[in-house]
Amino acid sequence: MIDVDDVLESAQLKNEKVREYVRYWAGITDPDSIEVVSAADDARLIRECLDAGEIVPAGDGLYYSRSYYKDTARSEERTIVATSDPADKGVYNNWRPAAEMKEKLTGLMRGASAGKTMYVIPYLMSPPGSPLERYAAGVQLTDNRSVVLHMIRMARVNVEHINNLEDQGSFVRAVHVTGDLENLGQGTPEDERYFVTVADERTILHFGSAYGGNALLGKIAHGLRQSSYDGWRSGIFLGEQFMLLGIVDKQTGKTYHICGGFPSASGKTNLAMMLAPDALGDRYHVEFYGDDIAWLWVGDDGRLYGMNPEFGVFGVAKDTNELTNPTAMDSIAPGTQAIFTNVAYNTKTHEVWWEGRTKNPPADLDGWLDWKGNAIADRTDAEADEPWAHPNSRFTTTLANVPNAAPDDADPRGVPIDAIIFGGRTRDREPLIRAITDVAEGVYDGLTLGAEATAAAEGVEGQLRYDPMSMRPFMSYPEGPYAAHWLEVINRATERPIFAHVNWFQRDPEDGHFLWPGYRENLRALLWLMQLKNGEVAGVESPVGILPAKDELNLDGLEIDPADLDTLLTIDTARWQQEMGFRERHLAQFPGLPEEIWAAHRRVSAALRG
Ligand code: GTP
Ligand code: SPV
Ligand code: MN
Repeated sequence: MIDVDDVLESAQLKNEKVREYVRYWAGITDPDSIEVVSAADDARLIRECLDAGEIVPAGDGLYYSRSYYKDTARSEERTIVATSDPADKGVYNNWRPAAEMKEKLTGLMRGASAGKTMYVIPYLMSPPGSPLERYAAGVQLTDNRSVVLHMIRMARVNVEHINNLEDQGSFVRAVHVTGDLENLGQGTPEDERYFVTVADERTILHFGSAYGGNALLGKIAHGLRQSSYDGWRSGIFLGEQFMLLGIVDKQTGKTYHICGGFPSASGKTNLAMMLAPDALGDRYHVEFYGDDIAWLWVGDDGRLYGMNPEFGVFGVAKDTNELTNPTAMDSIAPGTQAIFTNVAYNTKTHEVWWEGRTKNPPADLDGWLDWKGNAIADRTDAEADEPWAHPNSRFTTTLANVPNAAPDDADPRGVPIDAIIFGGRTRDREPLIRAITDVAEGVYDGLTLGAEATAAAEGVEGQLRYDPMSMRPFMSYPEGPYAAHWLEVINRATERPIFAHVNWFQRDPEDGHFLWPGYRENLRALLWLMQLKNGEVAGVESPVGILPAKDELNLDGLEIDPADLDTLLTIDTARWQQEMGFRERHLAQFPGLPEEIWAAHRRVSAALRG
């Protein structure tokens, strides 16, 4: 028997409520030992993981890990939000009764950490001193050392964060048990994985994965599902899958802050990390605040504020290279202590590679293993075209490694938000950008966000699906109240952000090429939005918002086919009219949707009819 109290005492873990929680779950999962970790333990834990072969070196101060081949992305159908109130059931939150789920997970976790160490990870999902700090503290328990390394990069990890809580019990209880990955029936009717957020008890119970948002519980489960529930129940804030960036205009000295939601694997990390295009770099500089989560609230001055609760980046590797995203490449350079997961790995040179890292894969196949660990050189003809890296392979690095990190990114006051944007992968219909000045129409636009499914979520790639505010996989309460809470928070602000819908992914129907070059060039659309907000340009009114007039978009140094630009800046009315029918059915699923949202829908419909 482990003397739990002895371990916690010598680790300076003073919070009696946390001790009680650790004792309780250790009694269930039955680990061989318990260890409290803080960020300062990183170097030692890295060594231990290397010694045990849980990670391998990938260059100087870089590491490589491979997850089980059936454990490479979030699993939406295994993800559940549980509470004790059936009224919390929504369309997307996969609601189940709390009592049933706690019993189920307790059963699955019982004895499941035998022979392993249980790591106790006290963390904070906010900069210390934030007005939302009381919603940010958590303690993850995990029986997986590699998960600890990832948590240290993605969240602020230190026992201090939970020792001095004003209310000692107000931390999120986040229990992660890996399970026997090779025998969980992933994707079959006998699937044993359960990823449950018991939102009204602020308890997260995840069983059966060691990957990403399934296993790093500070990020998606606490930072999004729990936080959006807390934001709603408290009435105080919004927790959203949003990136957050700043645009510094060096000429005027002004900084603009823009946040916004794009569904998973649709460009948040790339947008927040972008460098200004060369031709605009003398005047503008983009500052990175966050790439995946923003918490939003209204400050005492009546402005909307936002902050990134995370400490690191869990970024998609595919297509990341010096041209598309040089800042991301810098953030995973030698010495950054970054960890790559499920990319291709060379056992001899310790290099890593993924699709789009270079135009062609390395010519010399010697030593190269694909993401499953199979030698590329041994591939049969039939296997030759399979990707080397998993399409959802990722890199994990801290914000401090991001070269364009904003100097005030840890300011507990957050930053005032000038604009909220929505965007998804849509191959037609959605123009480059359309601005929306009315709050209800902006919220309506977020609720009708659609995107093609991507590799980050299991689903059919390329198929369009609605993803309200990019929160569909993270929704914790019903969509009607969600919309009402959004309207209430934004309308509480006396100085309101402008909204916009953007699309970097429109394609030519004939040859499939992207009409817009994307990446760094996306800044051009955002600059126009800020000029519109400032009254410096007027734009062109359309039934679905204000579009840039062709001469208003700053295209200095950009070569673009004029026909493509025309398509990017026009509305296909017939396609939009068809879309309105789909939207009507989409919105009709949500009971209690505020009348303002329906009114916005009717206004847009009427405008499209002319
Ligand atoms: P999550 O971490 O899953 O939430 O994804 P994300 O929204 O942060 O997406 P990310 O920025 O990682 O981009 C996902 C994929 O889209 C990557 O393969 C990018 O290279 C690609 N991508 C990002 N921005 C653009 C763009 O402007 N144009 C094009 N064509 N591709 C892009
Ligand atoms: C996403 O899928 O949107 C992610 C990755 O950010 S994960 O943390 O695995 O959810
Ligand atoms: Mn995400």
